[in-house]
Amino acid sequence: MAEESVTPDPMSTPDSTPDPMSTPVGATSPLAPGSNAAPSIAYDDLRQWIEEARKLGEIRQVKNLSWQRDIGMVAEMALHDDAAPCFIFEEVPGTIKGSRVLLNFFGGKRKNMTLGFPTDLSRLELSDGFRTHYMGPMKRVAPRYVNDGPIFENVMKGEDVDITAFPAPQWHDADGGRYIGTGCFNVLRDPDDGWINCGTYRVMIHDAKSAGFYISPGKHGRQMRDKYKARGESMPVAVVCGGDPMTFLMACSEVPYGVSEYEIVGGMRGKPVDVIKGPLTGLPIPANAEIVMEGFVEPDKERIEGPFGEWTGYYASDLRPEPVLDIKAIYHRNDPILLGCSPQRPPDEICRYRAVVRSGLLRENIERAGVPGVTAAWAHEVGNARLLLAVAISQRYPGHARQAGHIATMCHVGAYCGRYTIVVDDDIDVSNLEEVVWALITRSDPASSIDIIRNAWSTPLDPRIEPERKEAGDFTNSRAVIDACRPYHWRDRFPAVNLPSPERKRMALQMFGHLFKN
Ligand SMILES: Cc1cc2nc3c(=O)[nH]c(=O)nc-3n(C[C@H](O)[C@H](O)[C@H](O)COP(=O)(O)O)c2cc1C
Ligand SMILES: [Mn+2]
Repeated sequence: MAEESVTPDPMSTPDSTPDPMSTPVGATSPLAPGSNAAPSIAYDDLRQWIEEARKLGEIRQVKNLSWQRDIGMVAEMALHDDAAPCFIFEEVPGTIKGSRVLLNFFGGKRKNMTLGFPTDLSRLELSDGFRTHYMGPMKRVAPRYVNDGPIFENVMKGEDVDITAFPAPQWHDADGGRYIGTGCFNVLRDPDDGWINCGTYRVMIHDAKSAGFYISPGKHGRQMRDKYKARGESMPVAVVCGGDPMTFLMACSEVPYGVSEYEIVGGMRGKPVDVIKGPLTGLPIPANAEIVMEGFVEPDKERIEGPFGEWTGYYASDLRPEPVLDIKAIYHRNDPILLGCSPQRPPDEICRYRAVVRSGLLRENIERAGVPGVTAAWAHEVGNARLLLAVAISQRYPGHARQAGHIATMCHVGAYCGRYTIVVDDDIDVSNLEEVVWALITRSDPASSIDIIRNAWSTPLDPRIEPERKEAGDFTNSRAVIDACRPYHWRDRFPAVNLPSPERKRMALQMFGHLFKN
């Protein structure tokens, strides 16, 4: 298979370069009993991942459903159900022989397997394990350049390029087109510094040789796109559909600016990601991805993209002209698999993985900003891990709760399209929506506990920005930072909680537990 290349990537840091910001914080957590055992990621690509999920009995193969309607209909049912299997749709009529669509990868026991942890950890424990083992150390291992790989088993070039031949579904009835890019990522190179960014942005098929993609203002990929446009230069792009699930998860997460997502995945795996220099763009593409498109975006070429049923649960951005990717080549493995992650009204599959990954990153971000005493953080599923954040602290000084709340709201993970941040005491389980709301309604005082932040970073996808402001290009929103902790200066006189002590709870279980068994 792939052969090691002699050319090191000039753009990436040497193997295992320590991140200057990476002092490990909160190395262990009482919430994650399993987090001391080192995780182990059992797959390198999507096919190996499928074999692991199959061992768990969670793969269901279905033949002969249409991309026009059927796959989208199954998606709408399956993605709201954590217990639903991972579907592989085969023999989709009218598409390349052997091509497939994979849906609902992050559910059931395979969630923990995907991140390399035992299947019995709760989602809070999983998130905490993710943070302490991967994000706290944030090791970086540069990708390894190889000369060949299974991605080149099939090549379409020039006149042969036909993106419509792949089984990209019409995900929702009212979408403006077929979205081939959902569980995908775009590889871009910064025109100033040359660093490589991988980011997940939706990709719609325009026709056989062109696609549209949408990047919200402020994303790393958008900053790069804006630079190419300002220079009047064409932008090389590689779109990876069906990369390995771990690379996908990091491409849709808040990895620090200037750091390649490939390096983070290498650090998590403890070995480099194998990439090949794209023949046309020179961009690093995973040697074992399923489908990769290579092409260029010309600075002044735009076409209407969307609408697309988005992660907020709405069609919120108007039809708008977006850049066009002129596809110059498509590479794919034999019997290629398209990874599909179509957004549904929350909570859905996307919320499942985003809550686990982003909650870990959120706590990491808050601690790195120097806030002590953070005991847990949860980016709630109902807000797609963005619109509702909860942070628990063990209060140490006056103003501590506001500090934690403002930083959670404005750190890299919290800043984009948030709405409400609730800070609670450490007796509250932040991942339990009812406990958080109970703290909110009993420990906060609306007149004095809420700070408002105005003109914060949001997006055309935000359903609560007035149409007039959107038309004027103002995509900012406001935030509420809610202090739902017992007020610091009289916390000792706050009424006691009506719950049994741990000792009484243990005794009750011992004495009366049998009454609850069948
Ligand atoms: C399934 C899925 C689809 C996404 N689609 C988009 C999109 O169309 N546009 C966008 O700006 N962000 C989208 N995101 C979010 C970005 O991937 C995420 O903000 C990421 O951190 C951006 O990376 P970057 O800052 O390196 O550009 C999507 C995320 C997921 C999970
Ligand atoms: Mn990035």
